[in-house]
Amino acid sequence: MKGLGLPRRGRALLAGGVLIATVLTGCGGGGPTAGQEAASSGPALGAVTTAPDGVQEVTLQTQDDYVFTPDAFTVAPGPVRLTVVNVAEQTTHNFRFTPDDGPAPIGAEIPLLTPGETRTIEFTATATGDYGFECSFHTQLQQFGTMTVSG
Ligand SMILES: [Cu+2]
Repeated sequence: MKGLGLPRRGRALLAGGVLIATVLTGCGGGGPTAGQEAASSGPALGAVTTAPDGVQEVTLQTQDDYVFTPDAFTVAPGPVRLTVVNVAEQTTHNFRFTPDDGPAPIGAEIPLLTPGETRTIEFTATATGDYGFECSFHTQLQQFGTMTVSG
């Protein structure tokens, strides 16, 4: 019989249209994989993490406003690696554990931290309790903080 070719041809065109639509959708879907590097600036200030060598690590910041950010953190007994970042534009600070405060003396200190400078000290905290720390230049301005050893 004649005329059977027409419906077939219609289907083929339809199938072709679906295929094109699928390809276009596939092209649009592969997009946003770039721009994921912005958020990688290390752990948050004051967050205590444990380094691969087992030492607890914590970072504090100080600015032109005579405060430590944060001014309190807690570690477990054991070795600690403490970093202080001075993001001030004009104020020099320092860091020491307040003499005769806390359950045991910790002698590690940062005697001078100029604007823009970052320094790291290591010490071992054994006795549990609260250890006051300070910037000895600015105790008049209440630049104090507390490290708690607990665990
Ligand atoms: Cu200071």
